[in-house]
Amino acid sequence: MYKINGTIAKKKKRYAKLISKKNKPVSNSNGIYTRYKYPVVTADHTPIHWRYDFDPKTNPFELERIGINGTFNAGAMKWNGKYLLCLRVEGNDRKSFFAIAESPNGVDHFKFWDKPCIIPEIEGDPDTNIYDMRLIDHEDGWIYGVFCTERKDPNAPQGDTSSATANAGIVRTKDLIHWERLPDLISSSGQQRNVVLHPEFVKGKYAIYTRPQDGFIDVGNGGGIGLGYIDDMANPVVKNEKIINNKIYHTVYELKNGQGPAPIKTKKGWLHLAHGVRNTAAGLRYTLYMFMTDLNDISKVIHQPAGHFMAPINGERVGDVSNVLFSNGWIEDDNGTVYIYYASSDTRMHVAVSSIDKLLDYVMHSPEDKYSSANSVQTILNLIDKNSKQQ
Ligand code: M1P
Repeated sequence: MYKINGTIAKKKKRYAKLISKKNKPVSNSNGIYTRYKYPVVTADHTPIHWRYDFDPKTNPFELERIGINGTFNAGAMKWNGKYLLCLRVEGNDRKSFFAIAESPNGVDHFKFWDKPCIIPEIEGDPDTNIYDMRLIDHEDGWIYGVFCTERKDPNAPQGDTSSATANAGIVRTKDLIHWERLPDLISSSGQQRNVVLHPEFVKGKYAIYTRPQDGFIDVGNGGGIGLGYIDDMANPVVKNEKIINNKIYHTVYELKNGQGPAPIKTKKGWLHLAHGVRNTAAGLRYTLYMFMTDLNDISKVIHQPAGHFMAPINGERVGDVSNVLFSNGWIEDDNGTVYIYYASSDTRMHVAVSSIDKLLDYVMHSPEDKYSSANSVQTILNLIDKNSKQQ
């Protein structure tokens, strides 16, 4: 006879404690945003009934049957008064899928819905891996989910078992439960990742942020955040795609960059959160940066502070892909609070809290990059000089 050791009962207890744990703001803030002490969603937050077979006949040792490796890169939206994250959940089998977790307050008590999202596949061309969904509440009345779909590269030479292709998959829903799959993005500029729909029509068309790339990892001659237009989401052909925010030598977005969540509309302009990537001796470093585009011409960047807005710190630096912060979801609340959801090192989700007023002040009044050490010193000297007149 096998001895039942109560592992599952203990797991359930620990899980209940975890999801009811209160989060705390971290006191050491730069004034622009406040980080929170605990990650908001981790692999341990995934429900026990997704991982354990509760039947003693088929699971006499109470073993975990399906392991979850990470929960990260979540789209976000407020829905029926709840703060929702549509997480990239990655199993031990390396496959990612989407699942929604909700919180009553945006900073803690995130609990997964009973089942992961069921994303329909395209007949004859199934996805191998899907990840990084942006949720966009579009003015056409649909909620769109735009995500990366990855498939084995059909042109990979024999024996090459890792070359892949990336494109944007598109789904839409009215209830976040039933998802309608639309055709994948049709763009003439190679592979695509970090594709995000603009929430409003522009001159009657759908506007879409893109990130063309020559290969699966390398953007090559492509790269930069692009903007293009689509007539009909049921036939998503991107037209007039042009780069609006380029990668630039010796910046935090030297190697590549990508739009984060859909931009937030403010009285002064559209606030954008993006990630920038540079190479280091320790590998790629992903940080978050911000910029603002013009209300009347969304292709025009009107403000962009120098450097990163957020970079990995402390435990955030370490994970499956270390030295990475990535964000594809934020929520603007009715009172102007902004919940910025970011993942650290492709492993777990965190929140940082700011406000529209603070983000506008940051984006509009922080110095811009002037592309040399001497110019950076001059920017500091200007501030010292200004401050000396305050005393
Ligand atoms: O591993 C870091 C990130 O790498 C990719 O982002 P990008 O296409 O900008 O390089 C994505 O796979 C993303 O999911 C991942 O977090």
